[in-house]
Amino acid sequence: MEKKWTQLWLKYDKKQDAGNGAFVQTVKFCGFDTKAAVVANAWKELQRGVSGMLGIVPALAGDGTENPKMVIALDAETVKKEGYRISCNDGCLKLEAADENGVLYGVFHVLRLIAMEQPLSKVTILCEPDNPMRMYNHWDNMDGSIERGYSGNSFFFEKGELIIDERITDYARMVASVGINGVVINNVNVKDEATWLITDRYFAKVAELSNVFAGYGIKLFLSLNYAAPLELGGPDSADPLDEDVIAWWKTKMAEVFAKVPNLGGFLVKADSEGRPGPFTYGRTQADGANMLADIVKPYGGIIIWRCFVYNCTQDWRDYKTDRARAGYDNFIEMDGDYHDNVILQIKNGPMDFQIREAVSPLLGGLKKTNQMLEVQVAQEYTGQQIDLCYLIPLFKEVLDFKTYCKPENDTVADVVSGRTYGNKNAGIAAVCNTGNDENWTGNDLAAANFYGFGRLAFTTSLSAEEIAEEWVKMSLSCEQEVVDAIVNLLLGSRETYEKYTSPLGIGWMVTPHYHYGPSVDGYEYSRWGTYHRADHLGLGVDRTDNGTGYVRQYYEPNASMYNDIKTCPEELLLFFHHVPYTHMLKSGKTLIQHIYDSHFEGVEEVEAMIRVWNGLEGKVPFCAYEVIKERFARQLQNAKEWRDQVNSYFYRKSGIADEMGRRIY
Ligand code: GCV
Repeated sequence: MEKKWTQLWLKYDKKQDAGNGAFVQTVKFCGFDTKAAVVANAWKELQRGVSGMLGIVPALAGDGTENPKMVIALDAETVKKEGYRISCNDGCLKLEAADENGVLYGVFHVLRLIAMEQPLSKVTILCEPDNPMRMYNHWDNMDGSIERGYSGNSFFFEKGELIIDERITDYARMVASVGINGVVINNVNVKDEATWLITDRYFAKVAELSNVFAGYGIKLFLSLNYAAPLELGGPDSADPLDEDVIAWWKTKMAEVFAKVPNLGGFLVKADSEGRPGPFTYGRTQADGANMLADIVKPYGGIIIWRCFVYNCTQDWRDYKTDRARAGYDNFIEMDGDYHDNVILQIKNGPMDFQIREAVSPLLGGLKKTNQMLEVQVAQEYTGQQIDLCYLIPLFKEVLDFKTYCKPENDTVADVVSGRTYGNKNAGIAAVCNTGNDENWTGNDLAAANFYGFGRLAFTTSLSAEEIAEEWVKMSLSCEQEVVDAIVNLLLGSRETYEKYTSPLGIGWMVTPHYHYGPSVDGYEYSRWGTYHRADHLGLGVDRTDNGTGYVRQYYEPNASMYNDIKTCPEELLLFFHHVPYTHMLKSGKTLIQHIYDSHFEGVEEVEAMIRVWNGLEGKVPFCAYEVIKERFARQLQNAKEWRDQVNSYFYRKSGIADEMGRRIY
């Protein structure tokens, strides 16, 4: 049967040799068992990649073979866990790895260099992962739908069943190739059949899937329904301190870990957006997380507990309650109470994956608790894989943010990698953007985010540009002119998207529920706590000392910097301040003029992107070209809608005309 999905950056089409063929003809393994699953898969991948790209089938050198061209050797002394070193001496390529995952990642590195047509003879590199845990979270439901999915249905689930087919293996290859070592397959909103994933009904299939992952060094994680005892015929409670509840979970976890190999643990969304949790029983988040953590500990299990806990039934008239405060307020007091196999998973911003928002003060705010950063590769609020929005620059901005939690090693990257406080249960997770579309991500260019997140999680110091360039060369073309054009499109796309959507960090203004396209007041009088507070004089949320006081959740000097309108970074101005339309920005423009100008510019930039793309016809694979062209056309429509609605809205509110006299409705 013909394959119904592409191979993305692992397509291994014919490449210029660049002298590389000479190194991969005979390969010798030292200290590794080539029959062990991960090593065997690495070897298979090397053969597949090399034969596709260079037309050579590498041979396995036996013990007696003299002068093998490539040696893959164990070095757990000078290379750290999951790391590898590649070097080339006297015509021999050496890959030294600390363990099996290191072999796999090293092999993918070699294949990446070949795909990029770079000479292996010049390489000397030591790569060790910056983050111990590098995870994809899928919000896939068992009926096959995906919450916030923009590229078809789930390839994990269909009609209440798990799918185990070749695509799962390809998915595992894909994510392992960028260093992902943990995957949560089901939605954090665990309902209906998904609650039963931890029962006999699904064990056999879950175990099968887990074994596929194990072959690529990936731990399987499941999202857990906190109220499982009630729904699976256990006690009539989920109180974490109730003896019967604890006993029920003990029996359940013993069964789950016995039946499902390679299980890393569980992800839990509790007391969040209607999901059950310990608050129902007057218990703390720590009570809930620790109870589960203690039970899974004997099996080496980890409980990843999300901090997305806020009041989603807020009264819009209430100016004191501030959703941005909620994560910190709900979790900071129990810092130090969480057991060592609990990790708190914290969204990058205190609101919800907006195109621009402040960095969550909980990151680094917690000093005695394992922390993991959560970002969203799925483009829920950032164009839904119709509009181009390369997110790696945003992720890097978050990782580079200086929290001032300590005199040194205080960036978010330091905190979540475990460097700041010396914890090993730490890392980064991303909500994934894949589905069963032929091209995996709806818009072919959205695969740059799918690829890039993994690369960044493994090597945080890579620049957004380096990652983009790798991805383009492996996926679309190695022709430098084409590479430059596409890399530029990717690098500018976040700013462009920001320009035509919500201004200066205020966020939202999206169509309620769907979150694509403008609706300036869509959430203004709702219960969700996501307000812009625009009136006839100005807009923005006052989170200063005079407002909700949110700024004080940061360490100094960040707190004072945000508190003062003069020092607050302008791109976050409306996130922290309520500002008059006549306020003068550093650019010498008033706020209202900035809103008009940026929205006109945003649309012009999309038009310019389309011109660039049209010029690439015939220079990138035809299918991708056509899909992307169609997406750009939709993006332009969307950008115009945003421009006209936002500009008209603020013209009507403020009564202030555009200095340039452009068309506003
Ligand atoms: C999985 C946002 C999304 C929800 C999502 C939630 C979360 O509110 O709109 O679809 O639910 O975040 O992160 O849990």
